[in-house]
Amino acid sequence: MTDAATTAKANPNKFEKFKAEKDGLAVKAEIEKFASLGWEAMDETDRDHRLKWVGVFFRPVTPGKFMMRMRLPNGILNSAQMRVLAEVVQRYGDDGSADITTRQNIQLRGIRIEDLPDIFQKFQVVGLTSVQSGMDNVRNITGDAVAGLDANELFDTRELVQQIQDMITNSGQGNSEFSNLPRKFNIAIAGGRDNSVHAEINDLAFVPAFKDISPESVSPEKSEKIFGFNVLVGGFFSAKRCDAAIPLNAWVLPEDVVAVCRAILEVYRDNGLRANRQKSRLMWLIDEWGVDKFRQEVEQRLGKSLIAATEHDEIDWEKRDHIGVYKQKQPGLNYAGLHIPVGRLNAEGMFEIARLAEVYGSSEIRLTVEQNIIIPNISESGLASFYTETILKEFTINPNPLTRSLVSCTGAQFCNFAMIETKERAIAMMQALESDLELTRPVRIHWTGCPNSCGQPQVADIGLMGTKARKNGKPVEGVDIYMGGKVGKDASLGTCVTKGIPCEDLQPVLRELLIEHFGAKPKVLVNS
Ligand code: SRM
Ligand code: SF4
Repeated sequence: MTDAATTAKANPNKFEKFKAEKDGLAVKAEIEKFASLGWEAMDETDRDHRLKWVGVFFRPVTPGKFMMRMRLPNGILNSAQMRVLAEVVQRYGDDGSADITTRQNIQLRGIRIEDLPDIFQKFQVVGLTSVQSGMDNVRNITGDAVAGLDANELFDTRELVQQIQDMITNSGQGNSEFSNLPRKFNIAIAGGRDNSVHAEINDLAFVPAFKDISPESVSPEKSEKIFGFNVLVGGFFSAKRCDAAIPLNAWVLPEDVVAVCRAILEVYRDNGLRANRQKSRLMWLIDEWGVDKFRQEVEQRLGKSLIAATEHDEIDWEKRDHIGVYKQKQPGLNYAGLHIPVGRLNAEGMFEIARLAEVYGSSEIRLTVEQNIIIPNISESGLASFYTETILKEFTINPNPLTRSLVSCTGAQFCNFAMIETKERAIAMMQALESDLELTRPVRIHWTGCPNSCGQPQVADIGLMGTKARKNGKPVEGVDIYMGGKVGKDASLGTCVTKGIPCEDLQPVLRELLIEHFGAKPKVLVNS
């Protein structure tokens, strides 16, 4: 244990205290009891915090109507699973909706506590789990959105992501080995050349890298290029600090990835700083120890030496957004990327997506970290009829350039941390700008309701972070503007360029930025 970890044990904060009193996962056995008690009579710590260990979030903004966060490894589900999710939100009428998240995942809204036993039973039947998706657990594990479809991929991430999730969650049943981390923990695996997962903003990320191996028995001319991953650690965003992940100086074979994840999680669990929750993410431990000591500790847990990283990784493409129809590596098959405005779905839309995947594809549905959907395995002959589907008017394969790349966190509608409303405002502003400006290329605009940065403003061309601003001496909703986020090859984080713009004054400011930095031109209005 670190000195800080020992101090934390002696003076635990409120979160460490309640975790020590009762492990979050214990609520799994109490769901029937909570359902009959009702949310108002429940123990507050169970309701507001421990339920997150089974993915159920109390929403102070809509008390009694809970949010449920799933786990969808690599962002993949099937039509039957999507229908179950749609049925869950359908029963709540106007209160029921769903969001695709920035971690290739789905959150459901409007959930009533009395329905949880039935919902969990339905999940079990179709192989869905929401376990350990909130609080001090590993979040949904992201992988390449077109894994197994992309002719240029280097590694199909699907199985590995599933194996890591199974290790961490005991195959979705819950695993108390990893249910009390010092803080949340994000893992991503990139399998293609475009870093589709934003590896740099994860606590632990694996990026493709070939290593020249010249075994002693083989002469140098016969050296082979072996596929593996360079390991990055410590990337995270928080209100206090944002950092891109740094190299661990380790290269691992695919078959060692699960063991390396386990070793790193064990080191973090047992040594991570727990006294101050603002300083508990993995990077703070790496700061305290230095990356060399952290690496040694990982080796010790792993029981073997790590191989040094390669100098270069294989991330050498611009990031793709997958919106549109693209050929798969399987001859005669295509995948279609549908744009879901700010990731918001209702039951009807979810049923429609399930139907499209079944009728035209192989029942498979994928999610992207840009909060959109991919339907794979559409045959050449099915495309013509696919294009005529009415739902494609709403979830288009050819959106306008600003809405196309728009990402937004939940914001004030459901999130009590929010300083501004995000999703509706974001869509309205993009549409207004699109009607006013001619854009020759997509511009990635990310909205986030507060400095927690769930909407990842630091990876955007233009990032907008909710804040308090002042206008005419009065407090109003406002944003800090970030610029310069670079994704894909040579990814780097954007920085804050302007603070405290009132939301009501934002549109002309964005207009100027789009003209000045992104080649937008005012539309010429023709008089009739
Ligand atoms: Fe987040 C907390 C929503 C991705 C950083 N995040 C929250 C809570 C749970 C706060 C709350 O209780 O209300 C939000 C739930 C609101 C709601 O009702 O939806 C919330 N975060 C989201 C989602 C849904 C945003 C979205 O619209 O897509 C994303 C869910 C991902 C998932 O499926 O698991 C989401 N959150 C992120 C990301 C982006 C990422 O992972 O790439 C980040 C920044 C990256 C990171 O974590 O390093 C992020 N969320 C946070 C933080 C700041 C963490 C910190 O170390 O301080 C908080 C606050 C906290 O944990 O104390 C937070
Ligand atoms: Fe809520 Fe803030 Fe995260 Fe948006 S960024 S979902 S407002 S915590």
